[in-house]
Amino acid sequence: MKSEDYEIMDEVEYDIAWCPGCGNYPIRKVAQQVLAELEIKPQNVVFVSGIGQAAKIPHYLKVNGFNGLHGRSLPPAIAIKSANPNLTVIAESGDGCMYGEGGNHFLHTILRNPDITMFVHNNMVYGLTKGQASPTSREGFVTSVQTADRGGVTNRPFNPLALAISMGASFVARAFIGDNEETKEIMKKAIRHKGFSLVDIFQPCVTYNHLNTYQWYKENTYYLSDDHDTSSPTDALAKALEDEKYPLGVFYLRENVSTFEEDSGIYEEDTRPLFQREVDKKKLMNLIDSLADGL
Ligand SMILES: Cc1ncc(C[n+]2csc(CCOP(=O)(O)OP(=O)(O)O)c2C)c(N)n1
Ligand code: SF4
Ligand SMILES: [Mg+2]
Repeated sequence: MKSEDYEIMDEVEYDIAWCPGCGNYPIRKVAQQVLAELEIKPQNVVFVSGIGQAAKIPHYLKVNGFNGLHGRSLPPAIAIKSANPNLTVIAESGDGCMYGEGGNHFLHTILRNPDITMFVHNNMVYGLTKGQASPTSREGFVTSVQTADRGGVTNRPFNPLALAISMGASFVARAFIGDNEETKEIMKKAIRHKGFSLVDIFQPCVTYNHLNTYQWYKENTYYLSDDHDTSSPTDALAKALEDEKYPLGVFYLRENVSTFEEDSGIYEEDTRPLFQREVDKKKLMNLIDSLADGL
């Protein structure tokens, strides 16, 4: 497979609606390379997103896509994987969408451990709605809402990695899209991992975030060393809590953890994907009636 196999822009009548220089472009490019190198055919991958600049990505790739409600990419991603486990399912959206409006889904997806991947374009701002603070905005970040006279953002930023590690997520990583090669390797590991994988990707928003620029990310990140112990939750958490400089790489990894699809028992007796099975309408009606009785 090659990157061009996932290129759709020469076949559609719309343009990419991202600003020139936006970090979303290299994320799109690297995602195409990752799929090509992992030999995942376009028809076997689904990108599921919510709303935002990052969430436009299913429109810009030649893959299956589902673009749903703001903050709601994870539930349909889990449903798609459950109905057809042969698909590679990638939930991909922005920091606001995944950690703000979608925060509750994030928590429960970690606990369920479905075999899906979550790529978060973390630009530390609400890009689409013109630059308000997001859950990951840094203290002091000034916006049209979090104004300079009140000191900009006053609360501490949400730490997705620390949260995911403390809740036992099975794969937790951070990348910076200023480094395409390393980001590609991290994304590949995440997709190969069996279970829920989080990759928080530092992505500059060149229009609305003049604090966390390409230069800022370069100066404020470093890679975890080769001897970082990814099996140790305490080591991983200590690294995730660092905020002098932000570590990049795979922080935490738990292998051989059962997945949501396995735990649900859907495939214990019948290995056919759910979408190929007949719906037992009588059973369904009984279920609906029993639920209605409980209301
Ligand atoms: C329930 C709901 N709340 C708010 C909005 C308005 N809204 C749309 S996109 C967005 C923020 C997007 O920010 P982020 O997820 O970080 O994506 P980015 O544009 O930065 O890539 C907001 C607040 C909405 N569409 N739906
Ligand atoms: S507003 Fe920011 S995140 Fe949105 S396209 Fe422009 S640079 Fe990218
Ligand atoms: Mg954002």
